[in-house]
Order: sequence, then C-alpha cells, then structure tokens
Amino acid sequence: MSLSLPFVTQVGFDSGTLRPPHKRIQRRLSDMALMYADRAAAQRILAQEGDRLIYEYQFVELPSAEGQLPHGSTRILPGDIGGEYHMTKGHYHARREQGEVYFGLSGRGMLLLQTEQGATSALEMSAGSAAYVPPYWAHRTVNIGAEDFVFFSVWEARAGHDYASIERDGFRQLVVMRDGAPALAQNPKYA
Ligand code: S6P
Ligand code: ZN
Repeated sequence: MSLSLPFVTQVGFDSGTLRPPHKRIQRRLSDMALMYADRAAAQRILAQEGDRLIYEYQFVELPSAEGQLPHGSTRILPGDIGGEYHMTKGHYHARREQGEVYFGLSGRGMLLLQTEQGATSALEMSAGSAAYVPPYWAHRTVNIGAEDFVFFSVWEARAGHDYASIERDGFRQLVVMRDGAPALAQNPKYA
C-alpha cells in the first residue's frame, strides 16, 4: 500500500476551472460530429462556422488503484447541432460495476442514462442537484439551458471509460429542441 496525501482543489462553480490546474480535455464538434443525429447539420456548422468547442472537462488524475477517487468538473457550452442540444460523448464504465456521483454547479442540464438491457432514464440537473449514476448505467450529460452547464463528478480510479457502443449507436433517447424547449425523442438507430 502506498499512502496518498490529502489535498484540496478550488472549483469555479460557473467556469468549472480547477485551481491549481489539473488535466484538461476539450471536445470539439469534429471530435463527435458523427454522434449527433443530424450529421448534415454537424458538417454544415463545421464548414460555415468552424470547429466549435462543445465541452471541456478537468480532473485530478490519481493512480489507478482500488479506492482512489478521481474527481473533476465538466462544462458544456450552450447550443445545439440541428436542434439536438450540446452534449458529452457519454460512456459506460469499462468496469460496469462502478458507479459515480454528479453534482450540479451551475446552469441547466439533463443526465441521460441507459443500461445494456434497454432501461433508460433522463434526470434534470441544476445547481445543487446530486445525481447518482448506479453501476451498469451508461451516462451522458446535455446542456438544455442558455448558459454553460457545469457539474462536478467523482468516480473510482479503475472504472475506466468505454465509449465504443455509444460512439456506434448513441443513446436511446435524444434531447432535442421542440418549440424552443427541451424534449426527449427516440433515437431512430434503436427503432
Ligand atoms: C467520468 C465522468 C465525467 C466524464 C465527463 C466527460 O467517469 O463520467 O468526468 O468523463 O463528463 O464526458 P465523457 O463522456 O466525454 O467522458
Ligand atoms: Zn463516468
């Protein structure tokens, strides 16, 4: 056993910024253009506007050992791609038995979840929401507001991230704009 030392990180509720800075990953439209239902809209935006930032996440990297708890923030910018709100890629944990906790810091979001057996869930989140992602549920967050949606998460170091099936099929539920408001729609790929 190697003993870790305790430490504290300051988290910006509106920006998600970690102080001191830690690992930071940015996802742009080109990184996930095939994940939006309207691929033509994604290509149009890339051609006309350029490669917009969709979300970024920052987290404290820890050794991949049992009991270590990496944690960090995600900030999703407001906007949509062909009427589908900006979202994270979403993933299953490679070790399916590992759950996670999300805590809303600012803005308005939707947490989409699903299992490999076909169960689905969609939970609204805002500042102060603590959402539980149980073991075996894939999870994706979506910004359904006009401001940045920022949340904090804590997961187990050996959980791992499995993006493959989501990259191929997406989530069963899409979060789309209907009459200017968010609504759930069925992903035609699962019809
Ligand atoms: C990690 C946790 C989050 C996401 C982040 C980005 O288990 O669920 O920190 O990594 O929100 O989402 P994604 O789907 O691109 O990893
Ligand atoms: Zn996760």
